[in-house]
Amino acid sequence: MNLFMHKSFFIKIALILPFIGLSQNLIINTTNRNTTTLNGTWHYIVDPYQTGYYNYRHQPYDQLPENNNAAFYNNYHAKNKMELVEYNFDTSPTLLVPGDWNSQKEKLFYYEGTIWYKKSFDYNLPNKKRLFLYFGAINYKAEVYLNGKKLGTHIGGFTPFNFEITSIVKPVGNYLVVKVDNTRHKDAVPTTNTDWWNYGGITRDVKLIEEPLTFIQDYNIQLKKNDKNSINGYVKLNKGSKSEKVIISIPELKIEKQLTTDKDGKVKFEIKSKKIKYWNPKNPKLYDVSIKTDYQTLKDQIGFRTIETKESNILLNGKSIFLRGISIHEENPMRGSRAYSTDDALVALNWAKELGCNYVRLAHYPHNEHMLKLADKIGMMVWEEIPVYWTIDFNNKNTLQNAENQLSEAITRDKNRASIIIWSMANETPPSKARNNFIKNLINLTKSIDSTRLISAALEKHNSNGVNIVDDEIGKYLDIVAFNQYTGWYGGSLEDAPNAKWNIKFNKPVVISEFGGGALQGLHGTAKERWTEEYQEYLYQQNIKMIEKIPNIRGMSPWILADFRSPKRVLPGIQDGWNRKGLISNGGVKKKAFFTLKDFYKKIKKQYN
Ligand code: GCB
Repeated sequence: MNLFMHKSFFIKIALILPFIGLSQNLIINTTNRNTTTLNGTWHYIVDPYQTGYYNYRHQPYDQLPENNNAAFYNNYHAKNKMELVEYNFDTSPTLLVPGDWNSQKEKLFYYEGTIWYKKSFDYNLPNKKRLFLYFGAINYKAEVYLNGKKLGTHIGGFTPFNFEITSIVKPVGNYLVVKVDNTRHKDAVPTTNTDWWNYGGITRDVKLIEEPLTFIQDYNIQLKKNDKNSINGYVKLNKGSKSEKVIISIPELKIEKQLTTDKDGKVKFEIKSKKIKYWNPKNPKLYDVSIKTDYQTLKDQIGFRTIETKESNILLNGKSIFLRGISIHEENPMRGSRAYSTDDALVALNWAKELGCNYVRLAHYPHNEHMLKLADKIGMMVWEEIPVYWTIDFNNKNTLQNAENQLSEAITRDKNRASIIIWSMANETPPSKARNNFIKNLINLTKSIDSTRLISAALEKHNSNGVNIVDDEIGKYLDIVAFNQYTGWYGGSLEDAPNAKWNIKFNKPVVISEFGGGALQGLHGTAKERWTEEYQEYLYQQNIKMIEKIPNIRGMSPWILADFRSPKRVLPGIQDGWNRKGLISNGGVKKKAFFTLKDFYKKIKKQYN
């Protein structure tokens, strides 16, 4: 018997749900629903050979036909009801969920492969209610089984997914098993090569969501593009039918709009209002919004703002802004692990506030939802991105589908967050025909789901005859031309930086999505000595002088807020597995360059006020 089967079940033909299209069923705003957490301790089994998944002929147990005559070994298994007896979840150790396994057990620090997770729970589902199992994220591939039945597979480490379990759940002794596999693959998103830690595990919240038979699954409530006096969007009911009543109310604006669904249980709407107070970082106004049907009321807090570009300007609510940003990885550096809680989000965004930021680049994948909710609340504009990073397999259709699925899950989850102003498609991808098509596909998909935000990607520059050139073909399709540049770290002289020449072939706002250099906090020396705080400080001073002179410059997100773990960073005594480009050390101590940037942001804030 395989690991995901409860003792009383034998191999069945499993219904394997493909991961593609899961976003169609994604339930949004799970924090304000009737939920039961499954966070806490889960038993686990480390299974590097995937013994619980494959039989001795290396066929997946969950795909074995019961009566397949074609292969002897299948019959052999079916006839003899072969059982794998060499495992026991209940005597196995435990891991905390949410959380990565690498930071929880020393032996799992570098582990990449399969780990089985198991949780038992009881649940009394009342009559005429439905139950869903929701995962905030699992890195990277998840196979989910409940009471011996396969619920499905999900691919992609940073986006949520859910399964309906109404007909499977029982009052006592539910047996939930998840196979988590964080093996890196060339054709995956991201691919094998990244400059961050491949944390494995059930890294975000797990919950049960109880809903009425017909329930509000998804909605979009935002300002209409180019019209600051209209709130528009849609509400989508699950198992809804024609003529269901939906009421959207925003009491503070005296809005109470009654709507009626179409035959698919969906309704679009537009509400006019001249009294809206607009969300911005200084005054992050959120409105209490409620969506009512005959069966439930769902609440949210939503901000309204416009974001657009006009020639070289980025306009927030019609006013030109400068993005005073910083890049952030989803890591709590002091714990040396994935960030997963509101407290973790607070640590990062408070540091960003202290730095004088009005904007953060959440690199290099969609961060957890706590981050976006907090950004909405405290007033921080956000660049959200998907892990289309470096050398993705751009010729591979499955890779594109995978990226599209992650993108659509991210937008589906976050489209009501006022803080998000930019969807980013990719980071430092090498231009080619295949890559351009890949990214164009992503842009089209983004626009089809949400046309209200700006689209960008972190591009690269190249140098010709002493001139820095940005002419990436994909720039034509972006609202903001963003690029990474590492003058003074990966080449280029810091002394000459302020006099650098630029040729950026687009009349659009320019954002430096990355610059920076490494420093070990506490290591001091001259500004010429790499790894010292003084070198990093000088690098910031010179880069800032250079960036200020770049035509159309409208923002930046230096690399990076805090030191982060990366297996690529092996220099002993200095890096020891950490990328040291943080302005704050993994001990939480600010380096000198933090204050250089802070001073610059103080100055630029005055200019744009
Ligand atoms: C980059 C990447 C980022 C790296 C950084 C570095 O350009 O976008 O993921 O961590 O450089 O430190 O080299």
